[in-house]
Order: sequence, then structure tokens, then C-alpha cells
Amino acid sequence: MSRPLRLAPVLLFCLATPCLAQGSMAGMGSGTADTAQLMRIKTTLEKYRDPIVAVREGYYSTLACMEFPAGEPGAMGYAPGGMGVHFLNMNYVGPRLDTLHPQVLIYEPVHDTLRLVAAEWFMPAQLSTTHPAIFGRDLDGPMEGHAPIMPAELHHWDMHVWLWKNNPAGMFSPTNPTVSCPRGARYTVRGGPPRLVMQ
Ligand SMILES: [Cu+2]
Repeated sequence: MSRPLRLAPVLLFCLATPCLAQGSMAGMGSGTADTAQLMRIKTTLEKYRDPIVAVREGYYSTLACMEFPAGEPGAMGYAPGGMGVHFLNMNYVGPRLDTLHPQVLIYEPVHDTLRLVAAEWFMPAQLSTTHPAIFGRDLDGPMEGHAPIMPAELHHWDMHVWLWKNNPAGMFSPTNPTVSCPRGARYTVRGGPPRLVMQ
């Protein structure tokens, strides 16, 4: 049990995992995830459309709005696109994944508000030497932590699921080409995808 606790400071420091997800409910159909199950999860998480509710329940903003304009050799094959702002709940970080308790909620800044677009399941690589899975799909990774909000040493697995915004790249794609961050804003971060690492 000391492992998750030791991770806490690191995770709190970084935390915004550029995660990528793909598709929308309409675009799903790949993999084994079942639409009815995803719809139930979406309904359960609907309350987090209000980011204040998310914060009150332990999902804290990691501040940066992440965009990945282009891929690069040796990195995760992210489709060019955005991810948005990650809100992380450390209470749910551990060696098991639960469909109803994603570790991360993702919001897209739209005018003066934040719009819930995706949920992300996240596990530090040190908690599992094999691909964790959820919805019958393996998480992506392991990959390095996402700069600048996570140290590169924070190797992890993650999976983005675009439950609230259609993703032309796929419902489980880490990035969404329709998501963007405010141009020129202080905390808009545009970068390359994280590197895959060996377990
Ligand atoms: Cu992400």
C-alpha cells in the first residue's frame, strides 16, 4: 500500500496526462467495449459536466490545456488534435480500474467555461507490469509522463474515452482533432506525444 502513497506527490505535481482518446459514441464499434455499458457510465458521470462538482468530489484541475499538433518518430501514435484540461482524482489511482471511477476527467475550454468531453483511465506503470484493461480493451502504453505537467519518469498506462464529444479519430483515440485550446493562452501547451517505454 505504500506504493500508491509514494506516487502521490509525483502525480499531484504533474498530472495532466495527455491522453488520447478516440471517437464518440456514434463512432464506436471498434474493440469490444459495449455501447450499453458505455452509455451507463456516461449517465453515471453526467454530474461532472459541472467542473465544480468534479472538484468537490476530488477531481483537481491540472491547469494546462494540452494539444498535440503533430506526431513524431518513436512516440505514441497520436492523431494530431487536442486533449484539453485534465482533472485528476488521486483517490482512484491504484492497481485496479473501475469503470465507474475514471482517474481523470477531461474538459475543453469553450469561451468562459469548461465543457466535459472525455474520461480517462490511468495507471502508473509501477502498479502493473502487464497491460491493464477496461471495457475489454488494453490501455495504451506504457508511456512516459506528459510534459510539462508530469515528470517524464512517471511511466504509465492510460486510455481516453470520448463519451461527451464525438471524436473523428475514434472513441478511444488519445487525442481528438475537434478539441482545441485557447490560442495564445498562458496555460495552453502544445507538444509532441509522449514516448513509449519498455516495461
Ligand atoms: Cu489525456
